[in-house]
This record gives sequence, structure tokens and C-alpha cells, in this order.
Amino acid sequence: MNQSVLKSKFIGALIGTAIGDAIGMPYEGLTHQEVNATCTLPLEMQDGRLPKGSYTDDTELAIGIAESLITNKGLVDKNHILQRFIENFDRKRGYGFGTISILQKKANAKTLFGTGSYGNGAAMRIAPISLVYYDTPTNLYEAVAKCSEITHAHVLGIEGAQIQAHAIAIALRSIQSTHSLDATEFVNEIMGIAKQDVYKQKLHKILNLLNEKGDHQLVIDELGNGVEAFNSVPSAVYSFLSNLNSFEDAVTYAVCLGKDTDTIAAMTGAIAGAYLGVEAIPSEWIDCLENKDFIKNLAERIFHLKST
Ligand code: R7I
Ligand code: MG
Ligand code: MG
Repeated sequence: MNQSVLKSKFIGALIGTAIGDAIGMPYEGLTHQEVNATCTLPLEMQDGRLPKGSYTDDTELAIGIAESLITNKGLVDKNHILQRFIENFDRKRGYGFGTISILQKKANAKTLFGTGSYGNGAAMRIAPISLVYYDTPTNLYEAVAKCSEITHAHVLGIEGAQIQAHAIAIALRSIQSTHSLDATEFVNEIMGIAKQDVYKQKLHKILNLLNEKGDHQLVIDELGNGVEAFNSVPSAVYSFLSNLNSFEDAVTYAVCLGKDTDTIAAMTGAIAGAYLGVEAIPSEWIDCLENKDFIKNLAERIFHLKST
């Protein structure tokens, strides 16, 4: 693949995470109906519990992973990533209860909620790992498990991150052309790493929904819009696949699902940005994004790590 195209896709995955996060932030917790009643399309960056253009915990944690990967030349060092998480931790960004407890060293990831967290916190932050390991799926699988276990030890929390990471990796490897990416092939490739029934079932449902052109309510009923990894990662994959050629449409679709809007949009934005490249992200959204140059630079540094 042309190196400048690949670089744009790397930047697209990280900026896409932050853009989805920031654009979804004002609506987190609202139902699909409430989001529709509140927002006007096309979506614009809006104030929420943070000023407009601000990202939340999703992006702050992804930044910590990116910083650690750069320092350690692409290797996943769990203690170092945890240290970056702790140093970057800014409570106002709205962290999940379990993740806060780990960062404050008040809980153990293995015993959190009994058997570890299955929240979507490991999946939402995973894009930097996909950048480093997108071309070696077996290494990607192992690297995601290590990175997730820091806070999310439940098998469903880890597998959600693996599915999200592989979706980003396939998007990075796919060249957008006149022939659209084949959604069935895309889902089947992800199916290859799914071991838990809930994910296998929801991946099948994605294919059915794509054929039926599922409306928002049907997608919410079948795939979910909640904070659990299994109720949000499949919805992000669907939001991307049902709006393949438009970053804006994919992320807008994700936000309109309601509930965990920042996170479903962040995950959708990561996949769509990895597929379409940073040029496909609306410039009005990027102009408004907090720390955009810093985030772009992290993606560029991981790109250089890969190309040297
Ligand atoms: O996964 P996590 O970091 O939260 C991420 C979410 C995103 O929406 C962010 O935008 C931010 O708002 O928070 O944090 P966790 O606390 O580990 O998981 C999120 C929630 O999922 C928990 O607070 C629980 O309500 C629920 N949860 C569980 N409930 C029962 N049993 C997670 N794991 C379990 C479980 O094993
Ligand atoms: Mg968040
Ligand atoms: Mg969220």
C-alpha cells in the first residue's frame, strides 16, 4: 500500500477515536429517542458535561496506550501502560467506576465485579494497539489481551477489545476503491477470532441487519447500546459497515443509537477513520477537537515506528 495512504489511515484511526468520542460526549446516557429530540443534523461539536470539542476517558486512555507503545517501541508493557493511565487520569473526563478503582489502586482487575469487568473500557481505547499490530493478526490478538487485562479481566471485556481491534486492523489493511469493502467478508474475518457465543451471535445479527437495512431501534434491540463490551462493540462495527463510504454518516449513526454515545461513536470513528483516512473526517469537527495536533503526532510517531 502507498505509504502516504497508510499514514493517513493511521492518523484517521486515532483522530477518528477522539472525534467520535467528542461528538458523542454531549449525548452520553440519553436514549435514542432523546438524542433524536435533542440534536440537529448534521451533527456539530456541542458543549456537554465538558466544553465542546473535548474528549472523554475513551481518548485519554487511548493516548496513554499510544504514549507507552512509542516509548517501548511497540511492545506492550502492562505496568508502563498502567503508569501512563494513572499519570494522565483526569476524573472530569468521566471514567467507568471499575477503571477508576484500578487507577486509584483500590481494586484488582481480576476480582472487579466478581470475575473482572466486561465494560467496553478495554475496547474503546484499543486503536493504538491496532496500529502497531494490524499486519500480524496473531500478535494483535495477544497484544490486545495483555493491554485489556490491565483493567478488564473478564473474558467478554477482553474479547470485545479483540473484535474492535481486529475491525480496525482489517479497515487499515483494506484499500478504499470503487469496489466497496465486502461487509460479509469483513464480518467473517472477525468471526474467525470470536470464541464467546454472545459475540458469535451478534456478528451473525450484523449480517442480517445489513441485509434488512435495520433501523436504529432494531439495531438497539439486537446489538445493544450499553456500556457492556458485548452491547457496544458489535453496534460500532454495524455503524461502520452500514455507512461504509462516509465517516460523518457512520459516526452520526452511532451517536443516534443513544446511551453509550461517546464510546460507540469513538469505536465507530476508529474503524471508519482507519478505512477512509483522516481526509474523510469533516474538517469542522477536527478544527474543534481538543489536542488534535498532539493526537495526530502520536499516530505519526507510531507510523514511523512501523516504517523504520
Ligand atoms: O469499562 P469501563 O472503563 O467503562 C467505560 C465506560 C464508557 O462508556 C466510557 O465512556 C465511560 O463513561 O465509562 O468501566 P467499568 O466500570 O469497568 O465498566 C463499566 C460498567 O459496566 C460498570 O461500572 C458496570 O456497571 C458494568 N460492568 C459490570 N456489571 C456487572 N458485572 C462491567 N463489568 C461488569 C460485571 O462483570
Ligand atoms: Mg467516555
Ligand atoms: Mg461512554
